[in-house]
Amino acid sequence: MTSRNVRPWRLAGMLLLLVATASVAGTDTHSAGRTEYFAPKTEVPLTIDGIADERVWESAEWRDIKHRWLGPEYSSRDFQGRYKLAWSDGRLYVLSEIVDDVLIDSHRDPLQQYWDDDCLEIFIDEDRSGGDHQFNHNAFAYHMSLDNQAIDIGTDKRARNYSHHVESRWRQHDDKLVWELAIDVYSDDYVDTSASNEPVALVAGKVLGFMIAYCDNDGSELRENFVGSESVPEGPKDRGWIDAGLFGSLVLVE
Ligand SMILES: [Ca+2]
Ligand SMILES: [Ca+2]
Ligand SMILES: [Ca+2]
Ligand SMILES: [Ca+2]
Repeated sequence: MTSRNVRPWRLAGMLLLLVATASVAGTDTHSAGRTEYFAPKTEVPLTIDGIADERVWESAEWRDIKHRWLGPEYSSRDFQGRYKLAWSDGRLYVLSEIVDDVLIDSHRDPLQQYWDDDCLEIFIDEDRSGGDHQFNHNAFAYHMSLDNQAIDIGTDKRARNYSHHVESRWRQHDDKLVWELAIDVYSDDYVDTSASNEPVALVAGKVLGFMIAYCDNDGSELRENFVGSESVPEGPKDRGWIDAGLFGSLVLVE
């Protein structure tokens, strides 16, 4: 087709399409190469006990926690991790299997240097907007300590305890920890000082931003490794606590 044959209204339509495509590309704040996870639904609530004997865990897919964000090379005895996801109308469920040769919680105060103890870090961006979430609730980064507390930074820029958002239990099975969690998902209008925040309802087709990581310390002053489920193609690799653009896509399916 030559340009002479293109009618003006078609040209206008093509231009509009170009503009729309450019603006969609321009507003995607996510890094390239994000993963996509299709989480199955459970009609029965799960028992959060570190035992993965519920039926939905059979149908959910394992994904590895394998991208080394901080620290030197490590052996498979030092750390190995993988995870599965599922959901119900009310909550998001996470199952994680962790190999870690030394379990350590040297800061008894949950609000002090919580990222330098062994901890499972769960990143959730309710509307998969991407973008900055350091001192706001555009996304949450729950640092799950070995005593099952969930810590993140509040809008006052201070560490805060969000354990009331997350039910968490882990248990040792041979050489592995099986860590099971149920999470209430909150949107970006969450107010730290309010007692009336309501979690969002989860429905099939909803897409969230999600990522998981493990901070491994085996006796050092600072964590030795930080290993996550998403690649970090450019920039500081440990910036998931600031940048929700690193999170993968979590799609809720029936
Ligand atoms: Ca269970
Ligand atoms: Ca270790
Ligand atoms: Ca968001
Ligand atoms: Ca450790």
